[in-house]
Amino acid sequence: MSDQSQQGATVPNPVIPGFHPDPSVCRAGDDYYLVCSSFEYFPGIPVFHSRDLVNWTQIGNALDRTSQLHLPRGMSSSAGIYAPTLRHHDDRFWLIVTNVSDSGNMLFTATDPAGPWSDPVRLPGVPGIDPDLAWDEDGTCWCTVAGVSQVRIDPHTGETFSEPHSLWSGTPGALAPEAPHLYRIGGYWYLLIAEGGTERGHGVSIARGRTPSGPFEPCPANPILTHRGTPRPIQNTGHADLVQAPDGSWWMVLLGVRPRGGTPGWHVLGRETFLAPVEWVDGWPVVGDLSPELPTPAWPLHPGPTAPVRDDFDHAELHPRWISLRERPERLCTTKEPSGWLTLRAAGASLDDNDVVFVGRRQQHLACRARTLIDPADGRGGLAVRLDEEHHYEIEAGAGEVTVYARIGSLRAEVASRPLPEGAVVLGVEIAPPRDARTGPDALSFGFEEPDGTFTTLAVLDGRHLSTEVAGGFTGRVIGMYAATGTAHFDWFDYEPLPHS
Ligand code: 6LW
Repeated sequence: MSDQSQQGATVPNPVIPGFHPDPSVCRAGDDYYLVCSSFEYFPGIPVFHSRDLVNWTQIGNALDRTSQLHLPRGMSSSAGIYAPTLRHHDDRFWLIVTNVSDSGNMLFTATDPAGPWSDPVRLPGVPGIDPDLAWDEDGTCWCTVAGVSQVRIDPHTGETFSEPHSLWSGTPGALAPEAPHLYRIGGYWYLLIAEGGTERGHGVSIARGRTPSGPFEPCPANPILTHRGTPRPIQNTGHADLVQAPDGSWWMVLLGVRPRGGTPGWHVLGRETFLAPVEWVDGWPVVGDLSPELPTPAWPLHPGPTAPVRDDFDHAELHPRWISLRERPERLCTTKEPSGWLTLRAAGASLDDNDVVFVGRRQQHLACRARTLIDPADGRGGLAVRLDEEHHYEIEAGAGEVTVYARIGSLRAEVASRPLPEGAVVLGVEIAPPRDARTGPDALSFGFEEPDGTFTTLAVLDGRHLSTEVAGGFTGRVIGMYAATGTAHFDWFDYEPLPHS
């Protein structure tokens, strides 16, 4: 905690908006680090740094080489990288994670969480998903997974020393006990889990025992956090991790969603990272209010999501916010030819294809605008809002026209088309609340800039079809550039949060 003077300040939740689920956090001295799941995107596992748990900066992606991350071309969306755990132990950072599409559980280490991270230590003897790491006083390393079960491992070699041992499966009858994290706090070992499924029933429960392997006694107040069955604007709260600040206070990071619109409520940004204060009462954690305005006793106000961000593509390396599908095809995606432009060479023909060349960033605000200057050169390319292969809207330029397409489930439609102005053109999408709040969560307006600088809207599309409630899966919207045929060059990309009610 840096500045204790700002008593009574509030900060906005989510603290990391947009598709940033399954947060895991650790502290090293005065620095906090946090990682999230990344599924079918490459590079994988965004890494964030903060000094106050509220203001987070992305400092890299842990898995940025193919020797660390293999996402097979045939894999489906929302597979791949699930639920990492990040810990600081023995002057090193440890990251354990599951690649459900390839090698299962893997462990990585780094001296600097910004990278480089090691090549993987594979854990063939560790079953399941959501692996956690904890060390006891004599240095024994315990790996606990969804279910909830545990094995003793050598984190240096990946060797396992026991069969999975069942620990505690949460509230009797509850769906999906998962996301375990084990901590030594005071005289107890605490086993924190998520249960109820990652949808509206999600929640967090805890048990404690005298040893890392139990037996565990459930907290009488379980679930210690859930928003199920409430009208709260943040829903699906669960998959949490705990961290203690240098001043002794405790905090919880967790995932939640912000559904909007009429019944059943659609969330479009995926599962986001939230922060809640924690107090200890009679040896059990009590989670404080998790509101959009998070009351904190100690911190400066969050600067807020107001500034437009321009990527000029003037550096050889892309900013860590940029992600691609399944791999970064260096040959097909470069900022060097010509220098200062992002050049994409088509592989798949459309965003329906697994191997489409797409480079995007997470949509992080309920209302925002994205624009890009494209020179479609000899091909076709455009600006897309993507949830998965079967749910995306895009505006495409090339071959003398500009066209808006929509893909919703098995339906694909050309929505609108116009002759293309000569040469390079600015394509844009504006995402805003719908006129009628009883309808979808938002409306997406696609258009282009005329030669005289005016902006022409070609189509306005209902955002519900790019929501998790419609598409399913574990991800959120990603907005970006793609090539459909030939080569497309992009000079810059602007992302601008907009005010919304
Ligand atoms: C993750 C599980 C979950 O492995 O969703 O919300 C799965 N929790 O713990 C994918 O994110």
